[in-house]
Amino acid sequence: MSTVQAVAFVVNKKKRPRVALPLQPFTTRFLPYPIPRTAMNETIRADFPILSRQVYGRPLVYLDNAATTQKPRVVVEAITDQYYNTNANVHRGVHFLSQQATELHEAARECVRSFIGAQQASEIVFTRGTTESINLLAESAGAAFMREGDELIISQMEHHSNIVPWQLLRERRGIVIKVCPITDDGLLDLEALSQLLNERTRIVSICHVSNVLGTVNPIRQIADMVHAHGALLVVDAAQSVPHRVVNVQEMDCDFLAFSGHKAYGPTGIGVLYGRETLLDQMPPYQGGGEMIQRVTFERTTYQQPPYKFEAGTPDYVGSHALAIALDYMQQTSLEAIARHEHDLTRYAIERLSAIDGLHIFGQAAARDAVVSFTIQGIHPLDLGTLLDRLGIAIRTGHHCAYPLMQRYGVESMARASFALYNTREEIDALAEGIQRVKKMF
Ligand code: C6P
Repeated sequence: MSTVQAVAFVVNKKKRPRVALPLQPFTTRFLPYPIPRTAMNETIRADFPILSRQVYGRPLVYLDNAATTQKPRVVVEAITDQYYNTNANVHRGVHFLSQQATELHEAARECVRSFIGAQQASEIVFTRGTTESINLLAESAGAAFMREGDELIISQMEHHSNIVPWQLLRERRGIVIKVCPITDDGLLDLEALSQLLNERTRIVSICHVSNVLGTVNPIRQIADMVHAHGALLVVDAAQSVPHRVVNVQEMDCDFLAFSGHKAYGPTGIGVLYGRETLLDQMPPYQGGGEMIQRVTFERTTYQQPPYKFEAGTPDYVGSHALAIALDYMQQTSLEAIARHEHDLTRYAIERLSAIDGLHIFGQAAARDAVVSFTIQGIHPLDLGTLLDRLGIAIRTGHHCAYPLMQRYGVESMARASFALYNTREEIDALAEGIQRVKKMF
């Protein structure tokens, strides 16, 4: 049992046995009590109370997981528990509660470090989510590593969060943004990427998994190409961390961003990983409390990373709940989650592609739990609205990826996206629901 577990026991679980602390260095074993799991099974759905609710008198079929996942009971309870028992501002108090809240917050950082295989906990910056992580980078890495005329490469399959912050940097600094095209099948065109890379390239920022196509980009291969040109690689891992093992050292990326709420954690908390040597060179993103060493009216000196980038009171309840969520995933087994979701994705593609007039976007062999499609003669918005009446939640629209919509010549798409608790029966419900909607048209 880790110190964090021990803290959780002692502080929060009066009913549970008290244990002495500290016992050993922080580990990812973070839950106040173990949840035995061997494989994906029915009991998993019972961990998610919302899944048993009804929508318009029908059982909820929640297939909008790429937008946000539902939360297991342990995560919701961890939030309540902390407000009931361990609430105090972190890093600021000598008093008991503040010390314990700080310990949980820093243990959460260690949990994230271990989850993504970073070398040091100081390489983990807590943010509000992927969007803020990339904005932080554009502001701070932009200031440290980019000058007018320097080049940055993104791809045609990026989410707006990995486009607009760099455009804002372009307005501030006069950098040049180049866009790597994708193939019709939805693969990153690596040949084109190698041609775009040159001695002016400073940063390449690419998603690990596309939120529209499900394509899994070969990050290690891209890292080798990018580093051969002396540039830095940023990975938007919003859609990969919830679904597969992500190891920043194996990927050899320089920065990586993800959001807690897509990985069974709460909203409002996210992560920016950065190599220590790079974070050291970067200026603060925001100014305020806790990011400083000393302040006078003449001059302010800053803390070391990660605190330099965490101005103000952090979301310490969110960080703790995120750690619980990540631990939940680990205890379930990331490999089992990936296997289960790949099975669902294959099955969904099989069922949906049998529907007349339905076109699926993205044919990558390596793809994750997202299937986007259009149906001839039915607007995605109408489809989504009618499916909703059947209790089936999918996403429709541009998926915050306007340039990708343009690439495929559509205004919007429908998208079903899966999580560890989804079932083949839910995909059957989706396919049957689509057939019903088709009959109405
Ligand atoms: N995509 C979707 O339905 P935030 O909002 O900061 O948690 O995540 C932004 C983000 C960044 N990159 C990728 C690849 C994403 O998919 C997202 C969020 C959601 O596809 C909401 S638009």
